[in-house]
Amino acid sequence: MQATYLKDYLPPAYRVTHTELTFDLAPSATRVKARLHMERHPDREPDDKETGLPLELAGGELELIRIAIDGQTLEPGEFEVGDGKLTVATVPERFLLDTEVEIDPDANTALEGLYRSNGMFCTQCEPEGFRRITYYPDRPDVMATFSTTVIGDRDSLPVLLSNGNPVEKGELPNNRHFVTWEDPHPKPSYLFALVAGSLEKVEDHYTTMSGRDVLLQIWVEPENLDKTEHAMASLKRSMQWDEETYGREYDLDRFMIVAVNDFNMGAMENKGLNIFNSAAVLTHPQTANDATFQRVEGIVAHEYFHNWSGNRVTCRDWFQLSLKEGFTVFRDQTFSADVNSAAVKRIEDVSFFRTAQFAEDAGPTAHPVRPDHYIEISNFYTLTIYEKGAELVRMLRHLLGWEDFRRGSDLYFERFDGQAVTIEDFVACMAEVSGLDLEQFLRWYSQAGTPEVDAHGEYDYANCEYRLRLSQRTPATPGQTGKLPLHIPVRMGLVGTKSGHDLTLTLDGEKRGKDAVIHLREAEQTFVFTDVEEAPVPSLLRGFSAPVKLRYPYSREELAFLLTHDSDGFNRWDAGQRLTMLALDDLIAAHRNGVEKVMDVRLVEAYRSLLNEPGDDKAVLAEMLTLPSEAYIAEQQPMVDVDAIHAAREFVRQSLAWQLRDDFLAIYRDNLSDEPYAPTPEQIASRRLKNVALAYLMSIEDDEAIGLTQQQLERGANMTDVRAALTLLAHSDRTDLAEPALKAFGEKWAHDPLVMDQWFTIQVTRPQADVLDRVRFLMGHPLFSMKNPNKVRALIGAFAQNRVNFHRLDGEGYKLLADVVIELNRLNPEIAARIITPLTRWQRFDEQRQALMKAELERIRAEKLSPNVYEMVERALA
Ligand code: DPP
Ligand code: ZN
Repeated sequence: MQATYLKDYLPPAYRVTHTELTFDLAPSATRVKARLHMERHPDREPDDKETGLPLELAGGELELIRIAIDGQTLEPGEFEVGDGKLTVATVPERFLLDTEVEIDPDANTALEGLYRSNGMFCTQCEPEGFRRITYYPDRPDVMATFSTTVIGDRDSLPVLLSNGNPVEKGELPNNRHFVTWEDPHPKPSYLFALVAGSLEKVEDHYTTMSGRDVLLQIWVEPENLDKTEHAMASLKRSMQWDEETYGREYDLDRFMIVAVNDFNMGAMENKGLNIFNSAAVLTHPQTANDATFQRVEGIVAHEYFHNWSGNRVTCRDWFQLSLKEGFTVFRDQTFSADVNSAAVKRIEDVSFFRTAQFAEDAGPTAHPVRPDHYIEISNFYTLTIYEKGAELVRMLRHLLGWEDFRRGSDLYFERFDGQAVTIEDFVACMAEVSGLDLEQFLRWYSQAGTPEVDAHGEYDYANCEYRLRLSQRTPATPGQTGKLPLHIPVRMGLVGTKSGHDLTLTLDGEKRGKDAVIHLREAEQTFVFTDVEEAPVPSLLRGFSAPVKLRYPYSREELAFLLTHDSDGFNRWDAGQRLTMLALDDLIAAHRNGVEKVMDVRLVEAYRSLLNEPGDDKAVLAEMLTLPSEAYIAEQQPMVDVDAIHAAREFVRQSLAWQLRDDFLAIYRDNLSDEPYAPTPEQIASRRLKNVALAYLMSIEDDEAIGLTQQQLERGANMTDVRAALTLLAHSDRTDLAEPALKAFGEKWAHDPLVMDQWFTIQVTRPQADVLDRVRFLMGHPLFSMKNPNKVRALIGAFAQNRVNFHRLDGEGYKLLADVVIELNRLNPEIAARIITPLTRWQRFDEQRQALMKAELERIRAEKLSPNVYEMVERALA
């Protein structure tokens, strides 16, 4: 299978100035007529003046009915179809191309292009789905205005939607009707959308900063009408935030969101018609927990923000994907931080990043934020492109300061409005407004792997100097060996050990305040701070100012000191994580060596002081009390020992629970509330804290803890509390309690697919050894379907995160996943290539598990593979 290379980029031979589409919808035989107004690209000269440049259009799974140029039907022989494209050898400089194709939405299980979900027609065109709708130059640097007519059955498809504004509608013979939509903003094909079905809407309005009225609609299936309130409120908040923060205003008369049950991704930013996975938009206090409410808010914002960072200014080619995704993730992260607890948002984002993106960057599928080649671009919707890309934008924001960063963003939107551009274009705007040299910074985009920064500090009492030596090194990644030093902004402070306060930082004779950013650019660099009055403990990489692994030989006493004295909330949390990790390391070693585990009293005391002086930020406290996940712990180990990690973490959990039982109980009781549910930061923090405390108490499984958990479940106040309690029961050894609770919940919610997803997940994340049989059993459940990505993720994806059970020594967990990959490879290659990820990480395990995992990868390799799965397997086994 062929790779595409960034270095081969050429502008398209022909561009489209206007696209007219007519869809005659039928479940298995939809007709699509396209009229493309085309012209040769001014930058593309034909090699041969006689024959000109051939016209090549992408297309797959299409049955061509007719093709004409300037009204003249082409005969077989005048064009060629094959290998995913249609070629016409000779065309005029400027022409009208008419095509008619037939497609089969019902046979489309890949969920790319036009397909049906619960009887509803919908589309997903990013990145290359539009070519499954019609023949087209399906690449982001071809931007056209669109006019789309949708024809459908009046009874079964009363609602017909596309991008832009509706301009005409009417009745047709045979009980059919049509609506024509016009989108005046030039857009690439990946932003095209169509929805048709029996849907109902919730409406609202927003007045933009220049006083224009925008109609807001959320379209759902009738039973979900009561689950749209939070998404609508989030949308309005996002619109206002983007005006206030970036000066960006919405640009059409209406903005629509549609909820779809079968969807590969979270959501899609199609111009004026965002399509959402129902899991990323629907909420109700009784069916969605706090985390889902927050996730919905973030995704609604993300898709809305794309209207500027993505749609008005888009990507020249898919190598630039992070141009829109990194920037937009950064925007949605900042939005969520502004409307919720900023410290907790950062803690959550960073703990996820250091677990999952670090693992990606250290594995066989590691790639730069701007990759230089791919086989299947769908495989590159990754944590590196999205989350690491966002960290790079955040670093730019730190390097420039907010005001210059905002000026750079204004310049970018103004200069490139209506264009398809590159990451260099974006960074160049930032350099231009600030005068900063960002040449070295650009290496972050082309160099894969997580830089490791080693820090050593020395206090010179005689001269009152503190010398900080920093060195950096980026390990080799597949295809990239010699790595160059990066420009790393390290935000830091020096905390005085006597005073407990941040000391003034004086560097090269210049006073830099108590919190400063130092720039590490060399492989090794020493920073000498003068006039340091007392011996300090360094607080480094505050707020996680760069996506690196920072090592500093902190003692446990120093960490305990930072845990209470660091002025940076994020680093206080991080000191707690490091302290816990040191204790866990000892316990993991003890487990492996078969010696008795002894709990580190310093950790118990640190937790005790957290519980006794809780401060006023409950949200941060809840994070501080949360142990690092098994996946995060695994990331820190040279070789992953799943059982030792599980045992060590359980030991810490139970030891803390035994020794601090009354404190946890008090926290639990203090946070009980009868207030009606609201997804406010205060309520969310309080519920989180309460449920963290309950989880500690339940780790001992005594009668009181069980009683409280059962009461919480029975009270049924909201899904946050219900799900927390049900999970604790289902994950306990008390099968006699777990089974009836799961059964009752399953019966109560059988009608609600999103709640049943949670029910599947709770069961397959149990630590008990019977889980594999349960997964198999649940795969036969009438509500499970391999064709629904949410179900696959809830059952199979969640099971693969159940570390002790997925990594069973008999290899049955791996085998089950491989079987699923093989089946999905046929049905939905995009999901198959995502779900396979845990198998590709075999290098991190012991020899026995490595062999088992590789054997399953080999078994998959022997199949006839989609490009998606092929690329993943080849990289994993390379
Ligand atoms: N472009 C989409 C998004 O990230 C793809 N899921 O919002
Ligand atoms: Zn996005």
